[in-house]
Amino acid sequence: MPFGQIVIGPPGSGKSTYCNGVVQFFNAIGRKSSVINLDPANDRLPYDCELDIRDFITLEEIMEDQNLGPNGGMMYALESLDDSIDLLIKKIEKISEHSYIVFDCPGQVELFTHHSSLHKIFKTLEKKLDIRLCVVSLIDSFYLTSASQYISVLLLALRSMLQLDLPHVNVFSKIDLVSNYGELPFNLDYYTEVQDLSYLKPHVEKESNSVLGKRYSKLTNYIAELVEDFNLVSFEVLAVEDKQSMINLLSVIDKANGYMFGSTEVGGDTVWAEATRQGGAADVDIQDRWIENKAKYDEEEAKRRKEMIEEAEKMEKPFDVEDEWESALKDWEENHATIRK
Ligand SMILES: Nc1nc2c(ncn2[C@@H]2O[C@H](COP(=O)(O)OP(=O)(O)OP(=O)(O)O)[C@@H](O)[C@H]2O)c(=O)[nH]1
Ligand SMILES: [Mg+2]
Repeated sequence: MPFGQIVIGPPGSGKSTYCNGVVQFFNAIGRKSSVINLDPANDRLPYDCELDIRDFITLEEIMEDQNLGPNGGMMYALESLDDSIDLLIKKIEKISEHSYIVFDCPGQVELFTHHSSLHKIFKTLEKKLDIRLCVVSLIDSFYLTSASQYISVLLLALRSMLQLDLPHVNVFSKIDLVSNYGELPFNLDYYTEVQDLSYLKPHVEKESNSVLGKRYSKLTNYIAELVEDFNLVSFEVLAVEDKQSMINLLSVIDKANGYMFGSTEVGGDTVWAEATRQGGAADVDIQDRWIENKAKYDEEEAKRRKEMIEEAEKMEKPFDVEDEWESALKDWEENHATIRK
């Protein structure tokens, strides 16, 4: 049975960087994986791409042929892809026979909130290939800095969860940058767990002081109540360069799409699969890691890396990313075992 993840998020939220990191991680644990680029505008891919939508259609061509701008062009491109979906599915089917699939998607949020092409494509894939998919929705941590923007982001997450109708893992990306943005009124867990949004009210009101602003803050507060009523939205955090945060996130994703419980026919990653089956995600204190003691953790990390490089030099062998992953996985397992006891 094939498995995969669909990586979505607003422009610049870190999707392609994450896809590249994920494939590196999967290589390190021995899972065969492939990235499929579904963004017709994405002409600079940081990863080796197994299948590229740009082989079928490119945004530049569509804009020229149809006389459309970049946004209209993107809609048109995905609608026309819808017509050639059988060919695309055939290609994906071939890849999924031997490989876990990561879909890198375009950043236009409307494609996931009120446009049905991508939704239809994924549903057809599920039906025809019996592939187990999970959406990984990345949102830049910068949005944590404003209460009203944070609530908008919650609504966006809820909207795409309801529209795409697939298991979702919402993620605040670039969490390594959040401490640079100044002090937040609440701990990070408050923002990731999405509980009791009424605490945000005074902050929303402070952000909008004009007459219209007062109405805006009322609307924002209603939206917060609505999101809370659904009780569906919560977040993980990710700093793509921090291997522990990647490992934690991937253990959550493996659970969400069922990979952890399903077959490992396409896998080759039995050690990892067994560790996650037994333990689930580690319980990391994100406030401590990314805000309160960030400098200390970063220093430790840098020191460990330096030691690994020196060790490799001593043994006269090149130091590569696989060594780094191997060491990070060992740490994670040790940490994990302590948590499980
Ligand atoms: N500090 C930091 N920067 C990141 C992280 N992830 C991505 N970035 C940076 O964010 C920028 C945008 O990343 P991309 O991966 O191109 O984002 P994207 O979502 O694919 O962007 P579009 O395809 O244009 O929608 C790049 O400069 C990345 O290096 C992260 O975890 N931490
Ligand atoms: Mg991209």
